[in-house]
Amino acid sequence: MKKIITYGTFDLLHTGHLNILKLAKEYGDYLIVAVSTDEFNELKGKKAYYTYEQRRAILEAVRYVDKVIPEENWEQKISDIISYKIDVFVMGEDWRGNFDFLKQYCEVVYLPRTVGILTTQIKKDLGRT
Ligand code: C2G
Repeated sequence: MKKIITYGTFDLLHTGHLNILKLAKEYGDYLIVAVSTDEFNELKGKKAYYTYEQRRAILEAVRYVDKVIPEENWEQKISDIISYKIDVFVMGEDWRGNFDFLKQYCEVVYLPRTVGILTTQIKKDLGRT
């Protein structure tokens, strides 16, 4: 079984998120999504509208997703890849180069982002910052 992992906040789940999850799944058979906890989001300087539990529940309902785990820090990726026996690490193009150090553990793939949709823009459009 070929296993893929990806990481993110995935707040206000939108078609940009769905597209990357769909594309990521095409690299194997089993997709794990590590979703940022509320505490880690603070470290990332992000304030999600939905709590970690809500974002986790929504992701677990997405047909491409096989397992959701918490992303609690920047350092957990290597141990995640080893403990879950990951074959492919996938991130959006905006992260290109940031995770090349993982190439010694698994394949690293950066996928094109979906243009024109962004959680921060959705919040602005709805009058929430
Ligand atoms: N994404 C996308 N297209 C968009 C918006 C997001 O392809 N229009 C992708 C991002 O490139 C990322 C994933 O969806 O791969 C999740 O995006 P975010 O929730 O913004 O995640 P981010 O804050 O980038 O957190 O350790 C990695 C971090 O947790 C990534």
